[in-house]
Amino acid sequence: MHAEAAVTTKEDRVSDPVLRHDWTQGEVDALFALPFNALLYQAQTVHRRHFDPNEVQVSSLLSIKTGACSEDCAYCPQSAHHDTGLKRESLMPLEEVLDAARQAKSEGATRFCMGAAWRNPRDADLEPIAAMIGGVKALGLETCVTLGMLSDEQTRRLKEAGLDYYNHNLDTSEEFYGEIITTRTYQDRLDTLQRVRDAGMHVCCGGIVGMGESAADRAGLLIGLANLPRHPESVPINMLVKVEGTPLADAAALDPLDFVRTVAVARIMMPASRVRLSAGRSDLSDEMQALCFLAGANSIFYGEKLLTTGNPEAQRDKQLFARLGLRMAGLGY
Ligand code: SAM
Ligand code: DTB
Ligand code: SF4
Repeated sequence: MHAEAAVTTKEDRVSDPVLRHDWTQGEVDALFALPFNALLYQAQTVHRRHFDPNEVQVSSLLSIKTGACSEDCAYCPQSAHHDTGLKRESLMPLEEVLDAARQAKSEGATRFCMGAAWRNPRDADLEPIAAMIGGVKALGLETCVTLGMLSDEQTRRLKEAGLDYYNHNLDTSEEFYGEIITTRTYQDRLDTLQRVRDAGMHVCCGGIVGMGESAADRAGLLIGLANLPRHPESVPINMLVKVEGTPLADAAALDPLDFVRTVAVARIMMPASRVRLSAGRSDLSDEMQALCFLAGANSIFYGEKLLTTGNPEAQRDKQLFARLGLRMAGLGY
């Protein structure tokens, strides 16, 4: 009786787990082209070498400055270039930020991410932001902010304030970038990421799928991330949230299985990073999310709002975790 003998094929051979920074387009295109089961098998195998497969890290988001952004990102409801009817709000007072952080902590979040709709902060914005970072840390949460491009001095100030993570996404491949954003360059993004690294902070950097990009562009995004001098510790994979009034409001729907493939390839290429199932979860069924966790996602944005758009209710995520036997991770340090 050999019924239990493992049946493996050449497609099931798992890539070397060593952290690589020399991925080529051909190699990554080939990962995307694998049969779905072969890809998920590789991703789950790599995942288990680095992480407890039943543990998910949870971060909550808050928009601390909303709307009227001078950049023209085609996906973004907060760009001043698009009429999305979003109410513009100035920098949120410290106490409101801390109330939201307390709430996130009481729901089980371990990291609190504060986002501002800026091309870059003004120097005068750094002190109130530093106070928010200090206050959120004092509650026992990890801190993350996303404020746009940074100068050397601003980066230094964030580090001094005790910031744990800076989020700054590559968003898509270098080739497709100009179709989505014209007011800054891909190189601008790389420059800020380098500053954050040099200052000794953790990097949170990912992108968006479902913007009309090709599979080669999805591969290109992941190559841009994995071939950075160090892999980002946190890799948010967002599925486009289509917002009325943005140029991408009517973008063709992405096959959810291609979203799962993107998560799996990210897991294989950046085996020791947290891959976050980010925007777009409200449009994914529980079963699709389960496939994403099987593909190696091990982090989510948690709480009923992302920055300006909806996210599943915390209670619903708790139920999903219970159905899947997943646990929320504790603090990373
Ligand atoms: N302004 C800063 C910046 O662009 O870096 C920080 C805030 S910005 C809203 C943060 C990220 O949100 C973007 O890089 C993008 O990946 C994501 N994002 C914005 N709108 C989105 C949408 N409609 N769907 C999915 N992700 C979105
Ligand atoms: C990231 O990659 N996704 C988050 C966070 N980093 C800042 C933002 C998603 C925003 C989705 C659209 C909105 O709610 O405005
Ligand atoms: Fe501004 Fe960031 Fe939105 Fe682009 S993604 S328009 S930079 S808030």
